[in-house]
Amino acid sequence: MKTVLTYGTFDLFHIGHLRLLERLRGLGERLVVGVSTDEFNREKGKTTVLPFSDRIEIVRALRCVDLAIPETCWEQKVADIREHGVSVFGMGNDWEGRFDDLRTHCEVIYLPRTEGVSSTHIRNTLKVL
Ligand code: C2G
Repeated sequence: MKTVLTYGTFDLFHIGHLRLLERLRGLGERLVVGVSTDEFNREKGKTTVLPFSDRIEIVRALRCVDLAIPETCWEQKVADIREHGVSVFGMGNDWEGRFDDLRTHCEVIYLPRTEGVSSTHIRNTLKVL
């Protein structure tokens, strides 16, 4: 069974996240998604509106997602690739090149981001309402 793997924060889940996950799911028979914990987001320097428990529950509920796991550090990707028998690792192309070192373990692809939408933009828009 061809398994695809990706990671993300998925705060204020939006159409850009959904389109990426659905495209990645279409590349195989199973999609595993690592959702960044609140602690890891602090390490990434990323603030979020929704707590990890909400963000992973939302991702877990998606029809295109077969398994959602916590992402607790940068270094877990190789172990996850091995544990889940991953054939393809995919991210949006704002990460272009960042994970090419994983090519020794599986195919690595970067898909075009959905322009005009981001969690930051949503958060800033809400602030002015
Ligand atoms: N994305 C997208 N289009 C957008 C916004 C995001 O395709 N308009 C993609 C990103 O490229 C990423 C995924 O959706 O592949 C999740 O985005 P974030 O939640 O912002 O994830 P990030 O904080 O970049 O965390 O180890 C990897 C990191 O955990 C990725």
